[in-house]
Amino acid sequence: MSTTRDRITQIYHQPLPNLLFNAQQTHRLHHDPCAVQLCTLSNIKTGLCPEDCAYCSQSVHNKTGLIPQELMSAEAVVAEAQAAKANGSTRFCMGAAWREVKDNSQFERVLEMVRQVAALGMETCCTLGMLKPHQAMRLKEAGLTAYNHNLDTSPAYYGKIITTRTYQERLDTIRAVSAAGISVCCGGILGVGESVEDRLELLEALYHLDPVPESIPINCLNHVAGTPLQDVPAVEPIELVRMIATTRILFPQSTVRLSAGRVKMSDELQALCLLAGANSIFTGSILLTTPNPERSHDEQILERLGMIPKPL
Ligand code: SAM
Ligand code: DTB
Ligand code: SF4
Repeated sequence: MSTTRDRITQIYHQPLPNLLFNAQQTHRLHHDPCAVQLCTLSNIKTGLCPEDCAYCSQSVHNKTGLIPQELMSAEAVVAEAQAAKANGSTRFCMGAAWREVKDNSQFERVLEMVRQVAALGMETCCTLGMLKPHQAMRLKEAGLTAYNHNLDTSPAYYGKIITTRTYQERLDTIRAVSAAGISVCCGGILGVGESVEDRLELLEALYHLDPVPESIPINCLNHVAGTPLQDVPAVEPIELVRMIATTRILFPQSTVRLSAGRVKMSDELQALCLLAGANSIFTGSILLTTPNPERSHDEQILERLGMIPKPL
């Protein structure tokens, strides 16, 4: 009898023409192959994060020279969301460099941001670190659509990248998010020194979430000087395409987001990823702290491919 792991391995390693064909067939059953969801990120609280994620510019453990910034005002964040909406984004994601949410006035301010962004008629997402069940419920009441909390890599490799929290703690937050009726955005990061096997074990861990994530961001490392991973080699392009196609086949209904790392990808590689089943990108020249292609460039790629921003 074949295990999930065997199935994932078989999907990933089949000849690329067959893998792409299968991914496209799956994609077309559930999604418009010509539409890409545009999302915008806002870094609502920057830097001084107590976690030690080896890839991150915002960890206090990494000497990256990032200038920290306290939690933004709700007004300033809502203004960014309005601009994002005007530029075609249908999803707005607010990220805070916190280890976990605390029950204080800062959380109240985030809840106010969520209420106001939701009132704009956008999908509203937050990524604030670990959450307790009652905090997830308050975010749901405020109108939150989705919560981003990545498993990042395989259970086995996780400890090489982050030592200040466990895989199980990630799973506990994801459970609290689902239990509150919020949709889960959970994916990973490639190019942090992991093997292809680790990537497939990440997919297996995502597959065992119940429910499976509605949104799966696939990030490629944006190298940050001063982090332990600053010199790790870039992800091999065809391996990225295989990873996206395998994700699409395993999660037919989910939105697969080609997230960080696009700034170093050729237009052709991004096109292949979109053909392999990715159906969302982040737009705007900065993600949270690292560079991203200019919006005008993304518009031009979509135009050349005959693709359109996905309406809500
Ligand atoms: N602090 C939050 C948390 O605990 O989940 C979330 C914010 S963090 C920026 C969200 C995800 O972005 C990480 O899980 C990782 O996959 C990705 N990420 C962070 N830094 C990155 C980098 N330099 N390059 C690519 N992806 C990165
Ligand atoms: C995710 O998986 N990718 C986005 C979103 N979730 C928050 C963030 C990418 C951040 C890249 C690093 C930075 O810009 O600091
Ligand atoms: Fe903190 Fe998130 Fe960066 Fe990790 S990825 S150091 S939790 S901001």
